[in-house]
Parts: sequence; structure tokens; C-alpha cells
Amino acid sequence: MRTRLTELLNIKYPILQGAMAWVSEANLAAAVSNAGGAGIIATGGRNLTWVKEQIDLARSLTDKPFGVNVVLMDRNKEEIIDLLCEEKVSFVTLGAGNPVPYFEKLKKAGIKVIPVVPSIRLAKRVEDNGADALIIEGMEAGGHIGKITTLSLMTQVIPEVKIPVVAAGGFADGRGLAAALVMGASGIQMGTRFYASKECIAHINAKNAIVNAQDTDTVITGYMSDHLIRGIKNKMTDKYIQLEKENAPYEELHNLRVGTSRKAPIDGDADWGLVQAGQSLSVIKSIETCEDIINDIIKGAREAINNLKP
Ligand code: TUI
Repeated sequence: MRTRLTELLNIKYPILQGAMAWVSEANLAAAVSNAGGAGIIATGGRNLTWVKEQIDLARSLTDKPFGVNVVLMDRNKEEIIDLLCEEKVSFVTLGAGNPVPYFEKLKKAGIKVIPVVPSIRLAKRVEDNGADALIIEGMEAGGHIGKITTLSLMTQVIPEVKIPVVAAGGFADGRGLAAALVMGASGIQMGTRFYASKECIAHINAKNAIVNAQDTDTVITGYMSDHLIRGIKNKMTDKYIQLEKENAPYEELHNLRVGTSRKAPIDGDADWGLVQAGQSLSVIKSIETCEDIINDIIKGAREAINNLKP
């Protein structure tokens, strides 16, 4: 399936694997790339040594292109970006902040730059500054989110830019890919469905929380601090939301949330950790290989397009 995204990244299918903190490492990224999509290593919360090891490991597991994501809220973002320039990874996605200051360095190193943008304004700004493509991530996504839905972003951003647009947030099946392509996107980014894959190193308890969850099972925490994070409702989110309603002091909220993005996927505590997941959960029915997931999405997208009955 050829699109402007597959041409840009030299991949077979227009599917990126979302960067998920503590979940998206070399094994997952390589599995997605080997299956014809593009895997992404998530550097959020990680140190330089880990990032270098993961790039080396991914390169030993695949000869296909893969990317690396940088969370612009992280304190060590500058040194990670310098490392990525030395390593000359295929592409870099940048989220959770203003990516423009890092474009020059990355582009000089020959790296394709794909920022995540939450609005038309930032989409135009990254295009004007030389982004190769952009990702619009709607609030259906898991993890740190903006305030606009994927459909509204696709409706409003795609006509305003010329560079390829990747739609993210709420994609979990082939009909979603078809819908994004019909809207004028050049591909999709999908996180949660790959979280529940065989190759993903996350703890089985976190994967099972995804497989067992339904449409209404995620909640957003962080309305008070304006750092919205979506994850699967559990004991921690119940307590957090209760404290938010009671106007609890920042310190108390912070103490409850700190470390939770690791606690679920690494320690396997799906009650008091946070399984950061998007809203399209009911179609994720079992733990499959990345190859089966990608083949299912491509088959489903082709069927959806061929069977259109307007
Ligand atoms: O980055 C994400 N999602 C994430 S990062 C992450 S790691 C983390 N864990 C716990 C707490 C905080 C972070 C978990 N999930 N998605 C990409 C994304 N980027 N979503 C929204 C944005 C965004 C927001 C504002 C991008 C740019 C932006 O620009 C603001 C500006 O400076 O204009």
C-alpha cells in the first residue's frame, strides 16, 4: 500500500507504532518494522545509555527503517537529540512541546523530522519550518493528550498543510486506516493495539488490562494541572479523580501519579500503576504478533474501501 508516508520513510505499509513510555523499546519497534510498518523507540523518561543500547539492539533485530520519539517535556531532551544526530536514525517524532528549535540539527544530520501537533497553528508552523511530515494526535489517544478529537483534527488540519499527515488517536483496526486515508491522511499511528502484542515487553497484567477493557474503560486524569493523561480506569485513577474533585493539594496528586507510567507495564501493577491506553479498546480481543496485527489492519482497510456502500 503506497502513500506519501510509505514513500517518505521507505516502508511497506502506512502504519507507525506509537511511542509509549516504558513500553516502546527495541523489540517492539523492530517487530513492527519487520512486519512492514515503522516501529518507534520511546525515549520518554529514559537516560542516554538506554537510548543508545536500544538503537543498537533494534539495528541488530531489523534492517528496516525505525524511528525514535523524544518527549519535549524531558530534561535530557537536548542530549538525546544530539545522540540521535550521531546515530543518524531514520526519523524522529517529537511530542509534548514546541519541536521547532530542534529541526535544524536533526535535518542537518539527514534525519526525517515528524512532530506531533495538537492544533492548526502548530501544524502550519512546523510545516513552514521544514518538517517532513506531521502527526495529529486526537484526545482518543492514550497517555499525554491534547483537547481536540482525531476527527476534528483531520477535518481541520489536513486541508491546511501540504506535507504528509499521519493521524493518531483511536485507531485500532483497518476501517480506521481506511477512514484516515479517505480524510486525506497519508497513514496512521497506533499505540495501544501494539501494546497488546506478543513482541511487546510490557507485563502481561498490563496487556490483559487492555484486552479485557471496553469502550468506556479509560479516564482522563490531570484536569486540575492541565496535564491530561488518558489511561485505563483503576484504583489509582479512581483515587486521583476523587482527590481532584476535593481540590487536594498538588503535592498529594503528584505523589499518587509519580512513577505510575512504569509501575503498570514494568512491575505489572495494573491497579496502582497506569496503563496508558487509547479509547478504541473493544476491538483488541487478544494478544497477537505485530505481523498479524498489521496484516489484519491492511486487509481490513482494503475491505472497507472496496465494500463502500454510500
Ligand atoms: O507525547 C505524547 N504522549 C505522551 S508523552 C508521555 S511521557 C509522560 N508520562 C507521564 C507524564 C507526562 C508525560 C506519555 N504520553 N503525545 C504527543 C503529544 N504531543 N500529545 C500532545 C502533544 C503536544 C502538545 C503541545 C505537542 C505540541 C504541543 O505544543 C505546545 C507548544 O509549545 O506550542
